[in-house]
Amino acid sequence: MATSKSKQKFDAVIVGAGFAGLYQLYCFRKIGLTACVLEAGDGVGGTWFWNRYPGARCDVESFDYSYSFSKELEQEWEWSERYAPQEEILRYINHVADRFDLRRDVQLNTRVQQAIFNESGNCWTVTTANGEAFEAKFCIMATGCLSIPQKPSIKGLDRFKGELYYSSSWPKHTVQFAGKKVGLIGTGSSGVQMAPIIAEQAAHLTVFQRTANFSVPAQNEPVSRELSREVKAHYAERRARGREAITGQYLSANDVSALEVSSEERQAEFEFRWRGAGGGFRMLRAFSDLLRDKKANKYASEFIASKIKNIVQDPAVAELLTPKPDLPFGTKRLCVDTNYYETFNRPNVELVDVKASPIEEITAHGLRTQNREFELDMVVLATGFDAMTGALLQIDIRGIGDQPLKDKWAHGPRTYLGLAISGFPNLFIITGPGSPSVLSNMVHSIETHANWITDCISRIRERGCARVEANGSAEDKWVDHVNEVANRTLYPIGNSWYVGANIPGKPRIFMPYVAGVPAYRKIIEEVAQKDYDGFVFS
Ligand code: FAD
Ligand code: N01
Repeated sequence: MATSKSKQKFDAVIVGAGFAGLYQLYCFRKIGLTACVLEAGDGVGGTWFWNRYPGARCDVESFDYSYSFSKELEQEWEWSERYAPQEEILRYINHVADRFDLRRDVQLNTRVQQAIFNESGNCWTVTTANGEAFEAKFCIMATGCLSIPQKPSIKGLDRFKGELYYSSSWPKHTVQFAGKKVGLIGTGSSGVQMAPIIAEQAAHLTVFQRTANFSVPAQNEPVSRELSREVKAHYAERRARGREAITGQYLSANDVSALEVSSEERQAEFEFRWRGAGGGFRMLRAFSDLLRDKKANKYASEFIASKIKNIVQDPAVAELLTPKPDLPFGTKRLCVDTNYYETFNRPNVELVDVKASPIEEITAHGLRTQNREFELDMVVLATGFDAMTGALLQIDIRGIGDQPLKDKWAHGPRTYLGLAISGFPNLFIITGPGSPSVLSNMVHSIETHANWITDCISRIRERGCARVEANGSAEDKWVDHVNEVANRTLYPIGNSWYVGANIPGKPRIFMPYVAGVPAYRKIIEEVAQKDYDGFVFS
């Protein structure tokens, strides 16, 4: 692509070259739109480009966590493990970029700083940190829900003389842990995946835990030739089952309430999901009401607490690893691990409670909590992301009347269907707040959104219109509906990134839409069938 400083013109600018941006580009080409993808990183892959930490892998099975748009791609790609490692997912995305000749419209090393809607021209001017400007009728934010690292403001981080790494921007070179004293801060999904691997290699690992979260075994395993053949022979049926499942992946959900069965039956069901093939998120589907009823939820919490107690030899460590009652099971994203709890039985691993004794500062040679000093060669931060809104608000997006998105969202994100924002015409978000997004198999939701956006733009062109914009009252109703559905569940209770609780000062709003993938898809399909009900074409 040209890199001159003059304003480059396209039908559409897509920001981000992860699963979403690349597929959106593919869709636009199909309908004859000219489009360019602007990506901050020096490679494609998004999440899987940045999060290269040891142990990184998906927690949705690879056969589902993959594009469905090409039957040939489905047949030719071989997944090596039930939950593929980061390196393999990144290889897959790069393969897709090459196979569908997408790279020629992707500009790397390009961070978008501003997007301004030009009301008279009905187009967006997108400017980058390199000083380039792009003009396009449509702007698609494929910027990711978990792409802006949360770098905590711990005193002294810049003074540490050892090695310091963030899980969310892990270097490309191999990091050597052997012989080193490593401190790991953060026990969300990233920390939980990393700890067992670091512990195997390092001289000593200290895990600094502020909040214990629930983790369940992935029961990961190699994909046998037979399994691969079997899946590929029936891929269409597998995808169809996934589409009808609440999270966009089939997990044999049990429709029965946890309150309606005997304690033996309950135990057997939980046990089956803990040990059974695939493990992981199947636990969330053990009973129909785990995320709706506090008593049902408590049964799941108690089951996991009993597992921790059985696995972890030191009762005090087991107790510390056990989530407290103010965190209902599953309300913070469930971690899916391989040998996480077992790691704390190793003689070279220590768990430190930094809720009881908070981290005060990183020193030149380690870390100091309120009551102890730790000497460390390496500090690893797995401290999460400014989720769902972070990447959008980092860009200075201005709509009608020069209104900044950050003003419109000052009290939390407001969207219509998680796809569009009133006052911001011709701008679409992929897996935005107010859609199933991070509660679903994201690749499935990405395809759903990119297809819907493509159809909507085709309709605009058929009608010869210059603009499409979400109607303010449709947006208000949608926001109310999203909140109302969330409030029927236990989700808003947990102090999770789903509600922005990990970012100081972020408005507390439960951001994803919890009614599930099939219900959501029905709504957006109906909107389209009713000639884009809730949108104004002009
Ligand atoms: P991303 O992959 O985040 O890509 C967005 C891209 O936009 C990034 O490359 C970023 O650099 C770029 N970008 C952002 N802002 C700008 C800007 N201003 N200018 C230019 N470029 C910009 N989901 C699942 O469903 N299953 C899983 O198993 C799963 N595992 C995960 C594991 C990890 C470690 C993480 C962090 C997330 C995981 N997720 C998972 C969520 C994951 O983010 C999505 O599945 C998916 O990869 C998102 O794709 P995306 O293209 O929407 O966003
Ligand atoms: O981030 P997190 P993550 N001092 O926000 C702690 C996806 N993902 O990168 O809970 C001490 O979950 C913080 O403590 P607390 C997945 O959607 C998927 O792990 O705020 N601790 C918490 O323990 C996931 O949910 C996979 O008290 C501090 C941790 O850091 C999402 O990405 C793998 C601190 C952050 O946990 C984010 O996961 C990885 C401080 N100052 C990621 N600041 C799969 O398995 C923060 N913490 C597929």
